[in-house]
Amino acid sequence: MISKNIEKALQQQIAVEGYSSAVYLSMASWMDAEGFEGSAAFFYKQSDEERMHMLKILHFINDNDGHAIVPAIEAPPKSFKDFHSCFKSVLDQEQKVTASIHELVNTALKERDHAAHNFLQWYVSEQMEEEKQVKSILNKLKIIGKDGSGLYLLDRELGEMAANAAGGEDATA
Ligand code: OFO
Repeated sequence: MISKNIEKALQQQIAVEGYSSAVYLSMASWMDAEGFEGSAAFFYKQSDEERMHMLKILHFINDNDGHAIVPAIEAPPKSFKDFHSCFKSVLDQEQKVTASIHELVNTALKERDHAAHNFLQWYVSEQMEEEKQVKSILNKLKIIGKDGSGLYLLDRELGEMAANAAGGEDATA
């Protein structure tokens, strides 16, 4: 059983994860339209992952005698200035999500809700991983600058990352 305060806070996080999923889906579509096939695959995968994060919270609420409500999701940006600025927005988005996960952990501690606190630790680790990943991509972009062939290679690498992640998931399915 979770407290009403935790349920309310988790409910808000459902919308945050849903928005992340929508933003990455929009980035995937934009990359696709721009011809960056590898990056499009990367973002389609990220969008699926964010949907999974949203669902995990929804199930946690329902499994603990709450009732998760599917929220309205704000429309994401339709297009992005360029490849670089798209990835800069990813870091901004992830840092916002990290801040809201940390707020949730604080609420769980205040409410002395150990089950919710334990559940949220997965999200704390996931955010560290995601921030690390996007910072590494941004570092590569700094080296690449405006070089087209560098961008081509990075796009290919991002496509391979998405394919490997999908392969890993199949193996455990
Ligand atoms: Fe939901 O993992 Fe980042 O945003």
